[in-house]
Amino acid sequence: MNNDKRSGFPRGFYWGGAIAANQAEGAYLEGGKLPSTADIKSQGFFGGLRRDADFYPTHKAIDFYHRYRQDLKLFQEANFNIFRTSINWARIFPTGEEKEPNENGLQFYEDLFREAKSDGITIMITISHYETPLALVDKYGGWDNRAFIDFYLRFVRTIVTRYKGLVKFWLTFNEIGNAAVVPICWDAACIDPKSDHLLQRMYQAAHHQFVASALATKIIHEIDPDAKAGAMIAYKTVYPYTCKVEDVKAAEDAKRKEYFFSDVQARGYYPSYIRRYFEENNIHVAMERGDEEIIRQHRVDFISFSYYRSRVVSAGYEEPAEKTTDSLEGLVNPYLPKTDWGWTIDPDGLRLALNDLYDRYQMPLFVVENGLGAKDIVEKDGSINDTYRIEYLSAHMKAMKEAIADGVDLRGYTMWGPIDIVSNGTGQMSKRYGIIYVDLDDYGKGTGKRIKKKSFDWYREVIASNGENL
Ligand code: BGP
Repeated sequence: MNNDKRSGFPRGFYWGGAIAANQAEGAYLEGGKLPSTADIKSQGFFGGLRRDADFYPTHKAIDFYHRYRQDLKLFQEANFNIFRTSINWARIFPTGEEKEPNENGLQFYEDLFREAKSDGITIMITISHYETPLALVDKYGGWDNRAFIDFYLRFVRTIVTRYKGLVKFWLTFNEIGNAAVVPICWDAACIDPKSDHLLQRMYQAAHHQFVASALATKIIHEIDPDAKAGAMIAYKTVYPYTCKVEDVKAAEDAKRKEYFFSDVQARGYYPSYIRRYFEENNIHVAMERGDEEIIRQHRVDFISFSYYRSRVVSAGYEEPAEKTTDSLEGLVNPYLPKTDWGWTIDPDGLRLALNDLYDRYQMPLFVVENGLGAKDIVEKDGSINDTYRIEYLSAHMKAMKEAIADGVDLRGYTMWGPIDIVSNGTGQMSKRYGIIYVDLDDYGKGTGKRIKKKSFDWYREVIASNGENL
């Protein structure tokens, strides 16, 4: 690999940041757009859709829709050479079922991508990032309904054709594995966590997303051979609670359930361990003739993943009946510090993740989300001294550097939320990830002004030195 001798990172490494349309754009009914599921999602992971709430943070978000030019300039100033965002499906097909796409929505993203390009920033797009046109969900339910595949593919064909040459990397589904994780199945596959025989619905939805992802990969390869298609999974490094064999086995099982999603997309088939799991849990995934061939033929070009934390698994651990965001993580790891939201901070876990993924697939890897959700304080002089964020990011970058030295083919890093956006899990603005502060509170009040945090200058220097000065 052509690594930079001084920094240890490959030459041409991609450095930048990632956001999602629904957490940043706002303007939720502008330019012909109709509501998406994200627009009426109650705050917090567990509420599902609510039509009666009087405040939905995504309706205004940080108004990226109107302010993206200024925000891209800030990214350029921070030396970003890549920016990941998503295309809000309901801007392009407001109900999901129109025969023709909404030109206004298409133009919005074209302007955004051209602006980024002129700023020297490569675009990576998540095709589906936790939002779906609401009308589709009202009419067809969730992704366990096969009808979604065709609607999605029409969307994909439209955007890949229109943005040929403007988008370099396409990710087919954000954190696809969360289609089978309670309660994130709502965001990932529009499956109500309160459904009967939930596992059946979730894995059926996942199957349809695999077929859709494979066919999207085909479309991307056919329409724009210079572009690359990637899988995007949520990765949490798994540790056994003790060295009791039962715990180690439970940890291995948990790992495989996560790997299932990248296994299918990278290797092109359903692994035998999942077939056994299906049998033992009375899950019958309906496949049409040809599905397996489609999945086999159109594998992704690279694997991307989000990494925030690791988790601990034990054979005796029982899932709490009433889940909270924190309990999603399972058992507490007494050896690791935690964020204000109870997420473990574990940079070495990222090195392990990179090595495991590379050993398993021998494919280029991309860290497309990582960062620290924290409460920031604006000092009297207007400065924001987020040294804790610098420490977090720096430690994870050092872990990436070690993994590269281990031989991992890591191509890039997009920190999560380089500009503060609405938190997906909590709906809060006060859970901030950015190197750029946005003056808005949890109720959408504030000026929306952008302020560079201390971490801004630090990250700019990291990128300028291609990771030498961490
Ligand atoms: C990932 C999602 C993002 C993002 C991030 C941080 O799972 O892909 O959309 O929000 O988590 O989570 P949160 O916003 O809940 O802090």
